[in-house]
Amino acid sequence: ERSKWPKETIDLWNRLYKKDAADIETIQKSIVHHVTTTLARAAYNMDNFTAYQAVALSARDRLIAQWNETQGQLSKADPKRVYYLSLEFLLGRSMDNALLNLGLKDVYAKGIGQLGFRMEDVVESESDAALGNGNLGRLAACYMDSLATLEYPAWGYGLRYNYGIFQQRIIEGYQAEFPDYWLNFDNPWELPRLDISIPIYFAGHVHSFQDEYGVTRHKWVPGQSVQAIAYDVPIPGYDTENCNNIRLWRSKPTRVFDLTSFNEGNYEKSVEDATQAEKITSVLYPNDNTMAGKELRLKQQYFWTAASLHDIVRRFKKSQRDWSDFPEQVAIQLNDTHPTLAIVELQRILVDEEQLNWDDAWEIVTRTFAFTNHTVLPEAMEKWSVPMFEYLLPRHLQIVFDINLFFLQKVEKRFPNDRELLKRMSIIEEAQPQQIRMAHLAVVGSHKVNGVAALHSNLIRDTIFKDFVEYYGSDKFVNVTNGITSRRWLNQANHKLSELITETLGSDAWIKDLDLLKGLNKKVDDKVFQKKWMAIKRANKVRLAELIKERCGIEVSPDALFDVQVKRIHEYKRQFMNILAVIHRYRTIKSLTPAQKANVQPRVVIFGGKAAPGYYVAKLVIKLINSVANVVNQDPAVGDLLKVVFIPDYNVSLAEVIVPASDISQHISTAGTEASGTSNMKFVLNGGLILGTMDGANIEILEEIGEDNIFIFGCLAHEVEDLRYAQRYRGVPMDPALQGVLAAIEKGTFEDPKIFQPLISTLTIGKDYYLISADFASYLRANQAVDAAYKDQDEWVKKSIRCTANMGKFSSDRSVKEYADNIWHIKPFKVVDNQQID
Ligand code: CR1
Repeated sequence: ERSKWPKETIDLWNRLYKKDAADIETIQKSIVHHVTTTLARAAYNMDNFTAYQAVALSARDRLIAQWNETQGQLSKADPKRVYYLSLEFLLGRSMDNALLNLGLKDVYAKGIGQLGFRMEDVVESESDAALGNGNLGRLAACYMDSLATLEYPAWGYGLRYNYGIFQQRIIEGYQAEFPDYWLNFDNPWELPRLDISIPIYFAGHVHSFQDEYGVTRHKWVPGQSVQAIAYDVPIPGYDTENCNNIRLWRSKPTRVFDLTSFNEGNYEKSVEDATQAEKITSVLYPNDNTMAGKELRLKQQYFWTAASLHDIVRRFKKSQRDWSDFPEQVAIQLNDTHPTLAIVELQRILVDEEQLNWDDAWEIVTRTFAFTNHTVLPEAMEKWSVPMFEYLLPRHLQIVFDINLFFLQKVEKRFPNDRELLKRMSIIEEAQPQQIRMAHLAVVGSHKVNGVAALHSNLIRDTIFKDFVEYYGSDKFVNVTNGITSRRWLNQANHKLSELITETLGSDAWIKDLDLLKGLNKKVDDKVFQKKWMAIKRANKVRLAELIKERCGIEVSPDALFDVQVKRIHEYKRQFMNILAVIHRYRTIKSLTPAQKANVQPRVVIFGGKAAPGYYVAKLVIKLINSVANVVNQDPAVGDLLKVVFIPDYNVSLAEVIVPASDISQHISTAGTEASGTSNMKFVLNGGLILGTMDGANIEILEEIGEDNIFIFGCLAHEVEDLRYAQRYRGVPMDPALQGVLAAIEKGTFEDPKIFQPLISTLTIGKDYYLISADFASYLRANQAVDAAYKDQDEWVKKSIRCTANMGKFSSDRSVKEYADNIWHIKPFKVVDNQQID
């Protein structure tokens, strides 16, 4: 029972922590307190980083207070919650976002201003929490922001990696990977919950026996154990009292010290166990859209899902409800197949530990889980070898086989005598050794399966899950188009534009209701507004030019067209095609007379992104970009007409500078390969136009902003197979412009051509899987169209405004509402003022 505080105490609490009561003095008191005691610094020994830490700790105090209120009130009311299981949360920096969401940025800025610090410098002192590879992890972060803002009772569950995505440096043009020491200084945005420690087991064997009713039961007798320790990351909503939680698990040894080994004189071996245990959460796998198949990765997945389910089940049990109520109280979203083991683990808990019968348990399981698929790329499909799985999770393997058996029996009943069908749908792939297909398990164990953009959802229905659609019916397969949070990606990252929008619309309500941006359509022809709009874009470009100068030593003119492609480096994303077209542009410029040159639209082509450390061809693309940059940027015949820049170590906080500064950004994947993309949404929301293919969310962006405000080229998804077939078997020749470009590389224009041979050979006729040759001509034409459009600045600014004005659909608030209404069936729960609690 919660004891009620006297009114005076509540008043004091409110003065200290309530947002609208925050005044400069209280804030300075708390900053000075943290500098002096928590950080043990003398007043004269305070630098930007200390200031950052102190502001962070002070803001964190407030977050904890809000967080406690939210969790307390939620425990009492016990509404249905959603649990978002994601192996990646790419949060980036927290301070600016937290202060803006709390509505306290101005008063904090004034508070530290009087102490002699500038907010911009203090904000810059924070390092990124980079616990993700790319979009999948950033999407999870955006969804957490929307869930809190919309006041949904939601928890995220993930892993607390000691090392997030590696730091990228460019050495002699090549990517080099370095560890990301993000926890070197304490992380003020997490609360270690050392009291929450959950044992997680591996290996061992299964003991089968008859229970008192003669029913055969199974008990897992594990051979190893580790502990999962909880670290909570509070996620404040924007303009609300609600503060949600992401719980990240860290692995710790159950027993640090093996006394037997020690007594035998083997000190090293006596601590070996401990090292093994800590390894589980030590590093994020740096693969985006690829699957490594490593045992440690499987261990991570089980460790995380088992700890999370333990927590979820414990919370459910507090309410003393019947198990059949579980799906009324709990929705679990599987962010890709990574957490699919949770399905098996819940079935094991219900059958082996809670003694439910198989069918009742399975009914509960399938009503609880829903699954988001994020890719159709075959190399990303998770499969686990049966022998490895059996060694680590012997009881889970039995359960997987039983789930598969009962499922295939039902399929067989519906579609008798179709052995090929059973083989295709089976959760077990008959290979040497057998493999567990996690995507099939996720579909079978979930009540809803969704893709992340309309085209992608259609594709999964027609390809990888076709048989399942036939068996379950199409209702189970839905679309939820991805979204982004306008709080970070406009209000925070482009604050000047955000202020202009608020001033123009007469209110800041658009920050929570992005459709209100439509009001800007009225301003498209307003000259004064246009001028302000372009002035902000220009200031953002100046800021990026400074960053480029500082990080790459390259001087670029903010008057040139800024053309950006920043994302993970992957063959399907076709950065290779982009740099090939840059070479074409370079060669064209070199062939012009001075008079002709005067008509060329100057362009700065900006790249950024990490390649998976083992992805050889992708790493060569980075090398080629840098080699081209070296030659082009120093060629006096080119001057400012073309500059090429590769910005190292692309991450969330760099994106916050790059996105607001782009004129055009490229989203040029081979049609049908990019499930959605979300940076496309960020660029357009910030008034940047896009050059793209009819792929992923580009298609829906086009529908919203209109075809005059986007540059589209290339083949369509349904043409891809025929084109591949044609080049393989009908001897379609290579695009002539492309031939010219390859000849230039092979001639040694950009360093020793031998270096690039493995890359160029991916374009050999019949092997050009991503159809660079087929799309090249239309890509070059689209680039010309961009140049021509940019020259007409009067029209360009209108396009830019229309872009922002019509992006309402791509708010992650809309996505999250769709999940809540159609998949999770949860309702908002508003945290009330603590004085209203009785
Ligand atoms: C997709 O490639 C999509 C994100 C988030 C990625 C990208 O197009 O925007 O998911 N897929 O939905 C992925 O990481 C493992 O698959």
